[in-house]
Amino acid sequence: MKEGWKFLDDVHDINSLPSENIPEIVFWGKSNVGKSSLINSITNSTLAKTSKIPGRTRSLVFFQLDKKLRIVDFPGYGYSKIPLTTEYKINKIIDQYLNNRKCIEKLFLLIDSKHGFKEKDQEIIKELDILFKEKVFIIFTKKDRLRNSNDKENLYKYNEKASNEFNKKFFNTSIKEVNTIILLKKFMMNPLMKNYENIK
Ligand SMILES: Nc1nc2c(ncn2[C@@H]2O[C@H](COP(=O)(O)OP(=O)(O)O)[C@@H](O)[C@H]2O)c(=O)[nH]1
Ligand SMILES: [Mg+2]
Repeated sequence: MKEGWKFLDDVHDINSLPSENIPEIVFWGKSNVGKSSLINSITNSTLAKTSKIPGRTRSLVFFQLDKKLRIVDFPGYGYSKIPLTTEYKINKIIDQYLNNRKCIEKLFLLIDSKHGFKEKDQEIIKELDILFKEKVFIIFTKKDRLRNSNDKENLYKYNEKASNEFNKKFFNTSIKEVNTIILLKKFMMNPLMKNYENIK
C-alpha cells in the first residue's frame, strides 16, 4: 500500500524551517553512506535524491507523512570537494537546527557496515550524545555488501562498539533486505501507533 509521504521543503536558510508542530526524525552520516536510499526504502518512494557522486545534499530536506511525522535528510559530511564557504554555511544551519529545534524526536546516525566508525563519526556521536542522549540511534548501512567472514566479524565489532562504548541502540540494514527495513520502519512508526491507540 502506498503511504502518504510527501516532499515538504528544501531548506537552505535557518529562518525558513517548517513549523515545529510535527515530530522530526533526522538521518545523518557521511556523504554516500546511504541516507537518501534508506529514506526512499522507508517511505516506499523515490522522494529523496540518491547519487553515486557524494556531497550532493547541501540543505536540510524535509519529507512529511500526513500531519504525523517528518523525516529530515541531512547534508552528509566528510566530502572534501565542497568549497569552504559552502561547508561553513551548511555547518551553521546544522548547528542552529540541532541546538534550537524542539520537535526532534530521533536522530539516526548512519555508518557503513563495511567501513565502521571514522573519526568524524565518533566526534558527531559524542556531540549528539550531549544534546540528545537516548534519542540517538546508530544505523549500519549496506550490509548486503559484506562478502566474507572477516567483513561480518568487523560488523559485529562495530555493533559492540555502538552498544558498549557509545551506549546506543543500533540497526543493521540494507535497502536490498526488506526485513531490515521493516524492522526500522516499525521502530520509527511505533510512537505514532501509541498515540493513535490513546486517541481511540
Ligand atoms: N549495495 C547497496 N548499495 C546501497 C545501499 N544503500 C545505498 N547504496 C548505494 O550507495 C550510494 C549512495 O547512496 P545515497 O543514498 O545517495 O547516499 P547519501 O549520500 O548518504 O544520501 C548509491 O549508489 C546507492 O545506490 C545498500 O543498502 N546496499
Ligand atoms: Mg543523500
